[in-house]
Amino acid sequence: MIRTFAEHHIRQTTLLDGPWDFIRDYEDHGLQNNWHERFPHPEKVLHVPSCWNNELHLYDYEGVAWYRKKLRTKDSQHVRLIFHAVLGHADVYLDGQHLGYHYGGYTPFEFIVPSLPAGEHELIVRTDSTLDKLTIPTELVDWFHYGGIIRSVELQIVPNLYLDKLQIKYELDESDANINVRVNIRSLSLEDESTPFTLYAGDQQIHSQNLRVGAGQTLELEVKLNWTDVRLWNPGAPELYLFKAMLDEDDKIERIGFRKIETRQHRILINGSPVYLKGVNRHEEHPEWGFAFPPKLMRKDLDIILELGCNTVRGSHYPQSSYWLDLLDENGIVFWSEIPIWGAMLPNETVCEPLFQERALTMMEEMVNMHQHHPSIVFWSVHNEIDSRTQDAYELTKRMVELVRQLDSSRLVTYATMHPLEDVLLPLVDVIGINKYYGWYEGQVEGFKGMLEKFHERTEALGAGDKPVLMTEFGGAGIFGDVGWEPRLFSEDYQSHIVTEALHIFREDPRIGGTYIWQFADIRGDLKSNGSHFRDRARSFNNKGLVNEYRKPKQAFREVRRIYKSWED
Ligand code: ADA
Repeated sequence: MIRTFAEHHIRQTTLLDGPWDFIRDYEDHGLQNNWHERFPHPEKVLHVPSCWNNELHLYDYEGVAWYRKKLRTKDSQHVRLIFHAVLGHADVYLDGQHLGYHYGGYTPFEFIVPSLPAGEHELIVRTDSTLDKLTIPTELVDWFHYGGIIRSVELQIVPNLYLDKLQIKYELDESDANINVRVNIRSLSLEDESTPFTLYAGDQQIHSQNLRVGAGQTLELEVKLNWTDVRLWNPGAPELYLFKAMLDEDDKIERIGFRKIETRQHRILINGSPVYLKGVNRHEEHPEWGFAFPPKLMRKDLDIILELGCNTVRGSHYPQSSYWLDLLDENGIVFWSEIPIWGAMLPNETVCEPLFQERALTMMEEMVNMHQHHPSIVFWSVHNEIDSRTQDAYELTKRMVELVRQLDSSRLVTYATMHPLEDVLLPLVDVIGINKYYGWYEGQVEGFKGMLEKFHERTEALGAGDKPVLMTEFGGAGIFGDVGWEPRLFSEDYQSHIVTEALHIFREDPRIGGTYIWQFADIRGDLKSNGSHFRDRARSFNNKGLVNEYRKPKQAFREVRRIYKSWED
């Protein structure tokens, strides 16, 4: 399941999920698409979506792998193939023809194949999960990055005239909305064709006209609507609206929520009311599923996060599934969405590399396009913990922030810093996120107080003093089940001590607008036996979860639940 609601009632859509032939290509034979000669027998059959690193004997494999699936189509039909997420590099072939290449990991890409003849077809995907100095994330990263086709592959049959894009933007004045609906209708026909076009809000028809689209052209249409008394999407009290665009033989449904996001006096305001954010960092990862996180478990993550008393989640450190965002929309939870630039060990030279920059900008654009309609998303974050003390970081961040504002001016732009006292990027963004680990990597938990004092002085001096500051990461490791009489390093007791003390310090500081504990659940780490990094990660896991990797609560979970539930929003 890709979404919690149907995106089409008329358009024929099929998921190509299920068994695919799979083979590793240890020697990396490049892009030659001669599967039959090189791999007469597939290594195994793999269920898609999944990560191959969750299979026996593939635990550590990083590199090239090929996937193959046979599919049948009836008649000659226009086919739209959507890959909802493939990790790393992906090359797609249909019947031996290279359809295209995508680099990324957590955002969709698609191909249109006009007039595909009836019969059996062979779909082949070459993926490469290798990380290097210019991939995003780069080769040094504190999570296991996995490989594979991690989200659904969808096959749609589209008619001669089909809805290529339905975008809804609005401006809100109290509960009055000026709505701008943009629609792209694409023709795959060899002749000019006409179609009725109708727009619905829920079941109600709100616009209708006839259109003529030139052969092979894309028609861009704009519909402006003025609505009064819209029901607002609020944290904890969400209201959602379905918009449906219809042509003679096609349709497309999107869902939005109306809310206004602002900042004032160190607070995030939603619809004019300040919200104190109580959150956790969530990796979309599970020991049996890797990043191919199934919807059933997303619902359980949501229940646990609600049980904890959270009103917000940070999607560390990459764009998370649409299904997850749908659940947050439906439950009125605020979300922070970011791309996987994980910078704690990123050399400054990397941020200047044109390929790295191009990938960063493309990922940002793809993330905004993919998730633009989710009312739960309040923050677009451009990176995490890069060396934010340098002019090079400033230049890259400026470009990224400008791009995001150009694509979407309705949300707040931010990033997370690990150098709050020397950071030069603070004036560029709307909200400042601080990652610090007093009580774990540095000093005692009380160290937060002195750091925050200095930080506030610094932001005043930089003219950024009224911006909301969110504590986007803090915490410590606690091995599940390791409890005792005293708080020792790596015990549940000590983890609980750090987190609860830190929460009290932050809540007493009026300039802090919210907290995101590192982290929701334990995650598999990228510990390499031959490397010198992350060697403090017992079990090869990052053990700073409030719940373990199977979502069993630790002591810190129970303590945080008590605190979060006692705090007003
Ligand atoms: C950083 C980083 C996280 C994680 C954390 C830790 O702040 O952003 O991804 O690595 O540290 O556990 O050390």
